[in-house]
Amino acid sequence: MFSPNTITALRSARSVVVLTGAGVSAESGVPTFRGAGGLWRTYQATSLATPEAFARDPKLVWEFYNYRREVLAPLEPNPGHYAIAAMEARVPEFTLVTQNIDNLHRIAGAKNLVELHGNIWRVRCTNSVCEHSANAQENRDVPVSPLPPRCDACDGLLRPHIVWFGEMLDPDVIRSALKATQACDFFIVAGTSAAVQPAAGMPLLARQEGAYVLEINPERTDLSEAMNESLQETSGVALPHLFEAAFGG
Ligand code: BJW
Repeated sequence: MFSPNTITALRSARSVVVLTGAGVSAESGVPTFRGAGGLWRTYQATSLATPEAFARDPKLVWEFYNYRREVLAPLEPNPGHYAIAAMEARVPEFTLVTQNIDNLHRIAGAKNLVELHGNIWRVRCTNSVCEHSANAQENRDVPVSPLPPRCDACDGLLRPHIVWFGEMLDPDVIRSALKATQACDFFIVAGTSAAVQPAAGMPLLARQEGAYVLEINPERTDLSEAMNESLQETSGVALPHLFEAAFGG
């Protein structure tokens, strides 16, 4: 399935970074953003994931996130998530950078995990002077109610702890993702359309810095041409195969 060069490079890598997107959770039943699964009611999922949508209609945006919570709550990691967690245990330095907010990597056992776009099971206060604005809190309610939810401390509006379009990523989070990307010698990008910055730039940065870069995606993307290897396969099939070929036995 993979070229011998890929297996050799992974086996000898000291430092590995894996960047994942929605496609890695597709085989668990999580809809992707772009393509057939990207609609909720009549809205494009990406059009509700904006600060403008929340300012206009916080209840509607929360209804969207309640729907997402209902979909995600019963779902479990798939063999792709588990293969990544298994790889972490076999590589001296390993960083998993995910754009996913679904928590499935953590459930699968990921330890050194960078969540670029936040986590759906956390909320924070929109009142910038409130103690709960900087410190997101866990909230596992399904559904969150009443809507829109209010902060216990200051009665401000609560929002999902998620990075929406046009919002800055947490500087510490992006710093650790970029540091790992620049330092790694093997980089895997799996299940992302690579349409959203800054995540989309990371595989190219890794390549520029001399890492071997492997893409796993059933479709070709704008990145495919620039990869050392681009495998058109689902991550639930390809990642366990990759683990077995490099570390199995
Ligand atoms: C499978 C599979 C299987 C299917 N196995 N694979 C530079 C240039 C131009 C614009 C910008 C720029 N820098 C920043 C921007 C603006 C913007 C941006 O990138 N826009 C682009 C659309 C051009 N970026 C931002 O706003 C970011 N903020 C930022 O950079 O701040 C500074 C700044 C702001 C403004 C201007 C300049 C600088 C924040 C981005 C936040 C993204 N948030 C979202 C929503 C999260 C909320 C939620 O979930 O509710 O995050 S958007 C959405 O897209 C979500 C995802 O994490 C993200 C990426 O999507 P992903 O994961 O790639 O999913 P899909 O659906 O696109 O692709 C799935 C893939 O899986 C497909 O390829 C399938 O083929 C594949 N697949 N089955 C493997 N079984």
